[in-house]
Amino acid sequence: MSQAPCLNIKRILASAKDLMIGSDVRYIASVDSTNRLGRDLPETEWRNGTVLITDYQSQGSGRQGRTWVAPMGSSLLLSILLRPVDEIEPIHFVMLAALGTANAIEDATDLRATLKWPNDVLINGRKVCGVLAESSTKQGRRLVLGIGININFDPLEIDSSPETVKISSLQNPTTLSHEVGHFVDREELAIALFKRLNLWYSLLIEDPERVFSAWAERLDTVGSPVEVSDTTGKWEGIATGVQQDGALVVQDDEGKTHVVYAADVSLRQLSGFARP
Ligand code: BT5
Repeated sequence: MSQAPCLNIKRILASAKDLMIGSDVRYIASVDSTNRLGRDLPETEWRNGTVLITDYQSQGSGRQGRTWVAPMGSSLLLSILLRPVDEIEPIHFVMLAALGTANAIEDATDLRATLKWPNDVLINGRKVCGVLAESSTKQGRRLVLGIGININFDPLEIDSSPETVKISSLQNPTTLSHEVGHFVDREELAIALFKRLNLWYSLLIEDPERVFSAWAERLDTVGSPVEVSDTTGKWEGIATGVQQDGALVVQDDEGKTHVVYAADVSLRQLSGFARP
């Protein structure tokens, strides 16, 4: 795929100027990680709703020390700086980001997005977006909400960039252009994303339970046979529900119920999913 142009931030700002999330967008052409940048931002520069966005990350982060990889200029890679109020848990922001991304994908394309516990957005069962919320109280309450959305690259194509080599070895990544069969306008998706995130943010402040219910309803994971990978190892069961605090409830093959907070969960019917 030929080199994509860099993000047109002016175009995004023109449509997002009145939004809490989206009116202050700071573009960095290349950075190690937008979440790291957000975490280290001095207090004087921290504003609720600021978005740090880039065209390239050399060390994009995932959960538990994992990495997020994306070819230059191919994706939306951003972190939103937030000051959460006491009664809202970081997991609620993960729900907000996943819901906003799923809505934005559906606004900008004909695709149907689903959610996978705890932090993924899927298209046709494959991961198109990951969310990473990192909170701290060191310099006042801060939450950095990172979102990575795969847009214009072929997840199976390997070119000269090391990112394409890594992505092609992953289990089930996908991109919006791969799913729709044509180039997808990144700015249009960013504008849709900011609009949707603001709606969910207002709802979250008013009534976190409604955000939880919307998230729980969209989860592919609930009702599915799953393989759980946690500190005890790998085991199988059926995901029977989610709790308000974001935990996944899984009944193992012996009928015992587990409440899972930190783990990787894969949907068992998708294992062995063949690539075209
Ligand atoms: C995530 O972690 O999915 C959270 C990813 C958050 C990335 C954004 S980008 C902007 C912001 N700044 C950052 O530094 N990070 C955030 P996790 O659930 O741990 O998944 C990570 C795993 O997803 C990796 O170990 C790979 O297996 C897989 N992965 C990496 N890159 C991928 C991609 N582009 N598409 C699909 N899967 C990917």
